Amino acid sequence: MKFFILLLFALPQTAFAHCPMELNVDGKSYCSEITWLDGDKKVQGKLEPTTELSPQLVLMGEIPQKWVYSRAEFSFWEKGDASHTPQIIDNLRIFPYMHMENGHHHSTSYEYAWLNETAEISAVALQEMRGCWSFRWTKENHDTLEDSEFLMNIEGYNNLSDEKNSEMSDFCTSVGSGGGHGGHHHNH
Ligand SMILES: [Cu+2]
Repeated sequence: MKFFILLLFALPQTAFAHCPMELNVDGKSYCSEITWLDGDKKVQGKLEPTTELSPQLVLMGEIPQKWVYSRAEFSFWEKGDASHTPQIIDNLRIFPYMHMENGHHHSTSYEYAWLNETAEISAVALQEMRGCWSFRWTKENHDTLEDSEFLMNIEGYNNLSDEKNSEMSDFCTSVGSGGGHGGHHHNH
């Protein structure tokens, strides 16, 4: 009697080619993926790591010593590249932006750097307001709505309940933080 061993080969990765976020930079299509990292706290004016996973919403009235500054890294690859070979996109900057219920919109302070083929944004105090935080990208040296493109809404705060998070993401949809793009998402 012969026994055959059936080997199950993984389907080629292309079957799973995905593109969590798509951005078109200088006529070229890239995909990007965010990885949230542990946030920082300010101790005597200096940022020090915490074990609290970003994103963290800085609640209204919270004393600054307790604020957790959010941190994340973004990786980029050429759209359709199943191996996700990391790409560094010259002069690309990602920044936090808020669209408010009253129609105002504004940025906030942050730090940004390219590190080992990923872009890291940190020191972002995502303060609770009647509005919705998002990330946008630009190649300009200023952070304005006009000269940037919507990347993603910031959702799923780790210091909020599921219920509160889902209220907030409904709110984001209604505020339409996608700017000129009507808040649509890329779910390809
Ligand atoms: Cu605001």
